[in-house]
Parts: sequence; C-alpha cells; structure tokens
Amino acid sequence: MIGKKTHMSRLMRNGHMLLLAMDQGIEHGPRDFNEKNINPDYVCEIASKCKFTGFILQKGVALKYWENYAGSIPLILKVNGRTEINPKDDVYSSPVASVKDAISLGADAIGYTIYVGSPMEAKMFNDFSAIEQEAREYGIPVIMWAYPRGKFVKEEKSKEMVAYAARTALELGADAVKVNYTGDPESFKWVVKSAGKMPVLSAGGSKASDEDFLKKIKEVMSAGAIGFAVGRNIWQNDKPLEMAAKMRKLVLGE
Ligand code: FBP
Repeated sequence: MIGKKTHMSRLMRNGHMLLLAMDQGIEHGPRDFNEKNINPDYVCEIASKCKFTGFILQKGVALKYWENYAGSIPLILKVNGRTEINPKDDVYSSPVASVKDAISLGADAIGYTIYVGSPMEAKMFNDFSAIEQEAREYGIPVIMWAYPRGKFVKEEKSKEMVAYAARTALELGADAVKVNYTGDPESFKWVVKSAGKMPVLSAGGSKASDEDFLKKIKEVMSAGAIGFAVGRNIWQNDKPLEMAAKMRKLVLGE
C-alpha cells in the first residue's frame, strides 16, 4: 500500500521547522560533551523549554529520560545510527529501532541517515525503504539525514554533492531532508531547488561563535530552507535558551 499522507504539520509552525538534535552521543561519542551536557537531562530540559518544533533522540535516551518531558515538544525518533570509530570509506549506519518503537514512544516523526555515495549505499537504501514504507502505512513522516560520505566522496559539503544527496532523499520518498550547509546561500539555493517540493533543513554543524552561527542561519533561510535541525550550537552554548530564542526569531519568525 502506498499513498498515505504523512503529518508534517505537527513539526511545523509558521510554515517552518526548527528541531533540536541530541543523537551526537552515538555519532560522535562523549567528545561532544562537557560536564554539564553529558547528562541527557540537561539537554532534555533545554528541549522542553526552547519552544522548538521537535526534539531528536535515539531510542535508549528516549526510553530512560523522555518520560519526564513528554508532551513539552514533539519527539522525532532516530532509528538508525553508528559510531565514528569505524573506518569512513565504507561507512554504514545500521537500523537500531523500529517504526513501532517510535509509535510506542509517542514520536511524531522518524529520523534516518543515509550516506549517499557510500559503498554501502545499496544496503542503506534497502533498509531505508523498508522503514519508509512502514512509516507511511502509519502516516508517520520520515526525515532523512542525507550525507554524502565514503571513499568515493571527495567533498562532502560541495554544492554538487549536497544537491545530489537532497535529490536522492526526494527520490527515495523522504518527507523532509536534513543536509549540511554548503557554505554560501547561492549554492544552497541549488540544493533547495534539487529537493523539489520536499522541505530542506540544514544541520547546525560544529559549534561556531554566536555571530557566525547567526549569519549562517540567515543565509540558510534566505536560500529557501524550511529550517534547521541543530544540536551543538544550542546545547554547547553557555546560554542555550538565549541562542534558541534568537534562532526562533530567524527561523520561525516568532
Ligand atoms: P549538529 O547541529 O550538532 O551538527 O547536529 C546535526 C547532526 O546531523 C546530528 O543529528 C548528528 O549527530 C550529527 O550532526 C552528525 O554529524 P556528522 O556529520 O559528523 O556525522
């Protein structure tokens, strides 16, 4: 069966989307954290107060921590993942949770990484399409993290590669795509165009100065993106809720 409309509107306000991500614990490991934000409660507390339109977690953290914050912000369950310890040339992200896990945790959407161009691409496409088909049967949107990566990819953030990744997400049936910023609004416009009707989110990237990060937000939005899925630039910031408010203004216009 195909064709059930998914419900992206739950993750949007004023036509835009602003998601807080905390799946870096598996993707990068504790190197991303300090004494404060290593505690998942610290980031969950920020999520519950930042007035973003969604919060991204892996299953384990959601199971152990989310109960106390449920209802404060829509949850997006990331259902695949990897560590960065394995070699990057044949990079693969394994399914680690199911659509049913997402439903039983009360999630409003699913997040899934594809490494476009990896030697493991065929397997990842296969894994993804099984999840995407099941999610569609339940009307749950799937947001794809589409990252060009692996031994055949020379420049992960080039205009051509990021646009190819965004287009791949459209072709595979993602409801929205999250990509890395290409570094300038002109090239990012091409990424947004390549994605057609499918909304494009930018990743936040590694922690930048407030000034540089605000500039990046303005550029991304001027290129026609629907918003951001951001992690480190919020919960590594000394004043996370102040930065969240600045982001809300620029992305959601509120
Ligand atoms: P950041 O805003 O912290 O960059 O988070 C975005 C994100 O996509 C996370 O969801 C994910 O854990 C991480 O970046 C993946 O980063 P990498 O590109 O290093 O694999």
